[in-house]
Amino acid sequence: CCLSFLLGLWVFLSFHCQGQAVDVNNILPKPVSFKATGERPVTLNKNTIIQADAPYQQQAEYLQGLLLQQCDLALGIATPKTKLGRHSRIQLLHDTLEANRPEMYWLEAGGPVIRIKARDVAGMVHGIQTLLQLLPLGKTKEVAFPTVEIKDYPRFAYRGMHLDVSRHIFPLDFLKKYIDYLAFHKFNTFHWHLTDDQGWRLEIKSYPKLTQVGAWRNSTLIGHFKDTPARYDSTRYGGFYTQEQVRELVKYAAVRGINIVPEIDIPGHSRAIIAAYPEFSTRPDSAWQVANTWGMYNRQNNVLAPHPATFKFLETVFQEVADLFPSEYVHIGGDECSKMWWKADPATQAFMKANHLKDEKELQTYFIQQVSGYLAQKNKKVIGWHEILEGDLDTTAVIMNWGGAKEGIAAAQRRHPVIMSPGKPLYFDAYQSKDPKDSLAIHGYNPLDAVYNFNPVPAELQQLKLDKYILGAQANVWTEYMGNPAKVEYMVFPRMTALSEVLWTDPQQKDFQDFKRRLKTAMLPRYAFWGSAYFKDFERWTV
Ligand code: TNX
Repeated sequence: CCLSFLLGLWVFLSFHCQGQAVDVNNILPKPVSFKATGERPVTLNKNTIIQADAPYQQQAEYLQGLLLQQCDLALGIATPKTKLGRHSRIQLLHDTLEANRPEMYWLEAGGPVIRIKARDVAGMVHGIQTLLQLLPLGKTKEVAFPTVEIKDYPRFAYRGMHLDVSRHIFPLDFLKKYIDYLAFHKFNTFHWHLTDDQGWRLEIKSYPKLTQVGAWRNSTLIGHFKDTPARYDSTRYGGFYTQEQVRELVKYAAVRGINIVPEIDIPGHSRAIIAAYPEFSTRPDSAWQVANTWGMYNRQNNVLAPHPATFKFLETVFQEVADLFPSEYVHIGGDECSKMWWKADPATQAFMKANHLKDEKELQTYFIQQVSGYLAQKNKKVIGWHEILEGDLDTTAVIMNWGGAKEGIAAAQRRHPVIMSPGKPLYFDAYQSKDPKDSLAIHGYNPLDAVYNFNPVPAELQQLKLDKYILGAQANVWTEYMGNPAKVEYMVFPRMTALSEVLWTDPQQKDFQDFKRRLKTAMLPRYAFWGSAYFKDFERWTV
C-alpha cells in the first residue's frame, strides 16, 4: 500500500513536472501545412531564452507573459546577439518569407531552437498562438517541444469579431480579454460598435454632453438569463470609455496584431445623440431621452437632420475618432435609417430641394458621402452596413453585408469590397439550441455546425469571377440580452472557434467531425483554463 502510494506520487509528480508534448494535429484553426520532422525535441524550461528581432520586441514580452500564464515558466528575454551557451531559445525573426502573403508565419523547432519567422506583427502573433497550442496547459517545469515545421497563412484578409457596447457596456478589462480571444483564434479585426440608440460610449472632447447625457438610460435589464419576456427596472444604466482608455485598448490590441475598427452609427440609430443634442434632430425643440427599450427605434425618432450644425458636429466627431484610432477604416453605420422623420420635416424637405436630392434615400447617401469626405481628409476609408448602397458611392467604401448572399453579390457587382456578415449564421446573439430553457436570446436557431459550414464566398460570385471582392467575414455580437461578460462568452464560444477555421483554413482541409474532436480535446480545456463561460451542450445541437 505504501509502495503504491509512492508510485502514485511519482506518477503525479512526473506528470506535473514533465509537460506532455502536444499533438500537432490538434492545432485550431488548422494550418496550411505542418509536419513533425522527427529531430531532437526542444527542451523548454526556465533557462530557455526568448530572442527577438527589433520589430518584434513587444511580441517577445507578450510571449513571455503568455508562457508565464500558461505554463508558469518565467523566461528571460535577450537581444539576438547575446551568446546563449547551451540553453534552448525561442527566436522571433523578421523575414520576408513569401511575396504577397501578409500575416504568414513559419514555425520550425528542432535541436536547441524554436524559430518563428514572420513578415509582419500579425504573422508573428499567429506563430505565437500556434506555439502556445503545442505546449501543455498548466504548470510545467520542463517540456519536450515537438520538432515541427509549420508554414501557415490565412484564407481571408479580413477576419473580424464585433461587439456592441451600446446596449450593454463592458469593463475595459473584459475588452482586453476579448482582444486576447481574438488573437488566440487568429482573427485580425475587432469591430467596436460604440454608439446606438441605447447609449453613446465614446468620450468626445468637443461634445461633452454625448457622454454626460447620451451615455445614460433609465432602464436596466435584470434576471435575463432565464426570463422570457425579459424584465427591466427603471434604474439608471450606462457608462462610457474615456479617450485615454481607448488609446490604452488600441495599444493593447496592436501588440496582439488586432486592428480596432470603431463604429459611429449614423444617420439612423442616433437616439443617444439627439437626447444629448436635440438641435441635431428634426424636432430641435423637443426633449428626447436615450432609448430605454430595444428594437428598431425609428418610430420614436432616432435620425439626424441635415442642419449645418449637424454636419459640423459629424465633422468634429469623426476627426476626433480618426485621431484616436490608427485603423485605415472607420465604420460609419448607415443601417436601418428610418425615412419617416425626414419626410415629416419641412426643414429637411427644404434642404433636400436646395441640394437636388430627389428622395430620402439620396439624403441618406448625402450623409454618408459627407462623412466619407471628412474621413478622407484624415486618410481614412469607410465601412458601412449594406444599406449605404441604396445610393451611389465611391467604390473605396467597404460594404459590410448583414443580409444574405444576394446583397453580397450586388455589392461585388458594383465593385465594392465586401465583408460578409449575414444574420444567418453570423449573428451570435441568436440561439445555439432549441432548448426552451436556454438563456434568453433572439433570432431563432443558429447552431455551431451552421457557423462551421458557412462559406463567405457564395458559389454564384465564384462563377461571376467576382470572388476577389470578398475581403472576409465577421460575426456580430449584439448585446441586447448580454448584460455581463459571462453571457457574451457563453454566446460566442464555441461558435467563434468554428468561425476562426472558416476564415483561416482552406475549405478543402475543413472537416466538422475533426473540428469537434479538436474542440473537445484542445479548446474546451482552454476555455476552462481561461475561466471563460461557454455553451457546453453543442454536441446535442449539431449533426
Ligand atoms: C439589427 S443589422 C441591428 C442591430 C440589432 C440587431 C439585433 C444591424 C446592422 N443592426 O441594431 O442590435 O439587429 O440582432
